[in-house]
Amino acid sequence: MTMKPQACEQRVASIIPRPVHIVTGQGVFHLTAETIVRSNSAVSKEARWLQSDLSARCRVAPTRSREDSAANQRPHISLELAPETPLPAAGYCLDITPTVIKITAKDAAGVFYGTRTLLQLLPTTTDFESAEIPAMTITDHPRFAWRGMMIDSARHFIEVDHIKSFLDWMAFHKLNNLHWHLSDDQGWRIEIKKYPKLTEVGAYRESTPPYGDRKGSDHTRYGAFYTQQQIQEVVRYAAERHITVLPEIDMPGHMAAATAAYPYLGNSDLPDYAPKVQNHWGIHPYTLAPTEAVFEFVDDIFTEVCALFPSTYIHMGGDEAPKTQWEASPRVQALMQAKGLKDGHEVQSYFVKRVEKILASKGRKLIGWDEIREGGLSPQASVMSWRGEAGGIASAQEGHDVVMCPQSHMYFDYYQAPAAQELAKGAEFQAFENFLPLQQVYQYDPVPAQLSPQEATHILGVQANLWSEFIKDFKKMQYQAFPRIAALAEVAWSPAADKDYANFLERLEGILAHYQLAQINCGPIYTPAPQ
Ligand code: TNX
Repeated sequence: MTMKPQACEQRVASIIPRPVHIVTGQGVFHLTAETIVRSNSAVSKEARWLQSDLSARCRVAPTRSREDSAANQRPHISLELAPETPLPAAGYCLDITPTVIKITAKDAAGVFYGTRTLLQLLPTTTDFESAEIPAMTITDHPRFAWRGMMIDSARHFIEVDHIKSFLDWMAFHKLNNLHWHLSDDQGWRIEIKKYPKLTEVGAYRESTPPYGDRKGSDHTRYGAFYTQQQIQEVVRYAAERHITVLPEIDMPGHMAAATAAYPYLGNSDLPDYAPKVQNHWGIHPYTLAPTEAVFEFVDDIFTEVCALFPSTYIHMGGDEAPKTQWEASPRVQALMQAKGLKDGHEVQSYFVKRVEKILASKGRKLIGWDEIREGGLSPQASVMSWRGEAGGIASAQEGHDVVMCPQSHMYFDYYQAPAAQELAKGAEFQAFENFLPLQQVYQYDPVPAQLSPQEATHILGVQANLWSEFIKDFKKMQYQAFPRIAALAEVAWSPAADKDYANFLERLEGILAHYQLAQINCGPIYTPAPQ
């Protein structure tokens, strides 16, 4: 099926995130079974991806050829690494003429992003034999180096195949950081060889709260975990798509599952101390104790975590750690006295600083939720600002690197249409009880106006968080993530000066067709009625 010129133009207008610069050209490139994908060896992987993505979409796959093939005289797609191009890191030039589609970049990531843009220019049918791709030249690069999504495997487990599919869609949107929340009060999900009970005990809870009931219990055992081999598989799959996987082991709070497995890690000198893997949501009191035995455990855990994840950063959580157990524990009180720690906040700060040393000894950098500022931020730490922007602003002003993910704009577990409207569709549409429509995601600017240009250099980028209390399966995960992921992509990648919601919505039409083709269970686009 060939596309009408009008439809071609529509496709040009449908790229998300919006590229920095597009110049339309003359004529069209005919993509057919005869089309060849060629590349130099440095980007042969990217060529392989493009070819396999194209073959999933075209009836007959284009073939791949070596650089020196005589067949290169035919219309072809060429991927080239050109280290001396003036393009910034991860930027690319996609030049489409009637005879050649050429993607050039300084690095392999840039070439990869060029191929992602090209895929968005394809017709949204599966079995076309020939497609007209309009001539144009796109020069593009990301605004931020950190373009992230957090997924939560602790509250509800996410199958490896579903994570892989999610990674594909992150790549489609040019996102490059998967923050993987692997432990929480409701489950420990990563195999740790030295501490087998973490998964034997900590990966299972007695019951799953049914939708609609935050405290409910249906008395069935719920649980699962990732073997180290599965983790490696995910990390490898992500890396091939230029995505870094950032592991999070949340501490010292959100530790009910680990303390249920090994009570000595907690404040076990308290009377009637009996931690359990939790079966309802919210904040629980089971913190790790700041003892030497615990720091030894933390060191061991991160030894195995670092062997699995090559990321520069390791996330230690640090959020919502209640001080109640520390204040009640005679052992922690004695420790505080010995170390001169005045209150629970100083214990939290002491804990974070110890973890930072452990991570530094393994050549890694610490990142944590903005509560790691409590009682004084450790010297080299980076901060994820989720309770609004204040923690991020203060951290950047003090010279710390920051990823912005304020709940006001970046919490994809919230409703995207009014709750009453969603719940009318059925109890399974329940989401976390706040409201975050698409437009609000789109309007976010990760660089707060309060920051000077120098301070703003500490804003590494932006991330959306998809907590899974109310996300029981992959269909619901898609529902919460799409189409807000498209708005996130544009916030993270495109120039702030080009922001235009109406224009974004027009381009989103074309992207929705891609979602539909892949049978993505896309959430609603809610537009508030004019007052
Ligand atoms: C707060 S954001 C949490 C999570 C919850 C989330 C629900 C953060 C660091 N902690 O434990 O899942 O709210 O939106």
